[in-house]
Amino acid sequence: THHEKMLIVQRVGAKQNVGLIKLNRPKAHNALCTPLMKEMQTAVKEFEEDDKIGAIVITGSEKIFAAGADIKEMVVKDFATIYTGKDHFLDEWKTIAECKKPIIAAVNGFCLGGGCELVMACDIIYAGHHAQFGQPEINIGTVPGAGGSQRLTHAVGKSLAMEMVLTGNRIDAETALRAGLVSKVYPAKEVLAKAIELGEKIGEQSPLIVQMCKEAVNSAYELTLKEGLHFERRLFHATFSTHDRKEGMSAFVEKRKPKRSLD
Ligand code: CO8
Repeated sequence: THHEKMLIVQRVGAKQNVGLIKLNRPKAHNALCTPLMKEMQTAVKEFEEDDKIGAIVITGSEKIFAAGADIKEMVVKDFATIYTGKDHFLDEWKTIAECKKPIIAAVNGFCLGGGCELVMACDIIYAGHHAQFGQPEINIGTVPGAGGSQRLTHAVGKSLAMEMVLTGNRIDAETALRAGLVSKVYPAKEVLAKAIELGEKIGEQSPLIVQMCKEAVNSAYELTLKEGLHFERRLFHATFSTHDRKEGMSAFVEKRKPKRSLD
């Protein structure tokens, strides 16, 4: 195929240890068509398998993150095809949620539908002042299909999630911050740099322990409190079998910096 590349994929940060994925389909407001999501899947997997990469940052442009799934691609689909999974529609989406390394989303402008669902499958969301989040699927006769009704409700609570999903009303960055959907808000020009800085900071940590932390926090969404506490305790125990735990604690006691390595 001869389609243009829809992503810009780079290594960034002083130590080149952050994988950057930039959505680059400006003519369609970065609509997340299948070729774009296939590129995304490849990029995420490559960074995930690369020992030099400590974290991944996904961003759009300074004007727009993404206007959702590609409506022009979906308009012709029928129930039987997508229900049976014959055309593998949406198969690429799980790569992001299943990635073992932390993924930070840096969001400017519209972040709608599948765009909002994509960033909610990431681990941390930073927003620019003019970011707008929404699940407008109802306006085109459908419902969120990539986690919007579930992850949004977990993040912002039932009342705001219902309001957004039932009306398509968007929320701005400040509201998203107050509701807990994003963790920081910055001027549009700074949000990507801040996200990369955060990625670099995570990249300084033990990759093994980072993966355990991510797994532990994510289990809070899947398990009962009792099971979650049990799982966390077991992970804690497991760190005692690692070099990085021993080195981390020894370095503290000896008042020096830890030398980290993969176990
Ligand atoms: N899909 C395809 N093309 C799009 C999309 C989209 N989601 N959004 C915008 N475009 C295209 C427009 O068709 C237009 O193309 P053209 O120039 O060829 O006519 C171009 O991008 C510019 O768009 P507008 O002229 O509309 O730009 P405006 O600045 O006037 O408006 C908006 C910007 C408000 C973002 C507007 O474009 C809009 O409302 N877009 C649709 C938003 C939407 O409904 N998103 C939800 C989509 S459904 C979804 O995401 C379900 C997810 C299901 C699971 C995931 C599946 C993969």
